[in-house]
Amino acid sequence: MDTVAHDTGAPPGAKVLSYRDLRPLRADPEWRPYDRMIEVRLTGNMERYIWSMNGNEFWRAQPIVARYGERLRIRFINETMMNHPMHMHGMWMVPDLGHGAFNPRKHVVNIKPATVQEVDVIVDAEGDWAFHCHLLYHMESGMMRLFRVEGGPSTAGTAPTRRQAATATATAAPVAHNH
Ligand SMILES: [Cu+2]
Repeated sequence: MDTVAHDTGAPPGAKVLSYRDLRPLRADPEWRPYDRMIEVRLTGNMERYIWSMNGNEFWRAQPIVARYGERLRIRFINETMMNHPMHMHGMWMVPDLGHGAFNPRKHVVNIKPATVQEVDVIVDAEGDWAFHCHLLYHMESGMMRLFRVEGGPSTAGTAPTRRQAATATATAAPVAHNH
């Protein structure tokens, strides 16, 4: 039995829900295997009341950079004795519960103490997003990252460059005067 997905803390034999019971009615049409994986250790010092990711608080850390269109797997390793409900702004997270296309999409995935949980991010929104523990007093003490998505439509060539935009304006102007 997978202790991560099944360990609800309930006594043996008790019927309680776990993430593994969450299943969409239909297969996720966008499901596919992940492209690459990063590790995010959930870290902290309970005595000093500091919470962090990979040992660094938000203001001492570099952004996590993802590429638009990729499927990024985050391997959460909770090294602390607390729950950390991790929240990604702007994009879906898909915890890997072993159901493939029937893994659920979530905005918050709780990572239980001293467990490992792999979660795929559907990277489909460019720009800078907040990524943090949703216990806000954990976030405020440092358990947060800037999650930066690069290479999206505004930079991938589908949007006009400044020069192309200027040319388009120049050629469009006479047309606009014709009616
Ligand atoms: Cu937390």
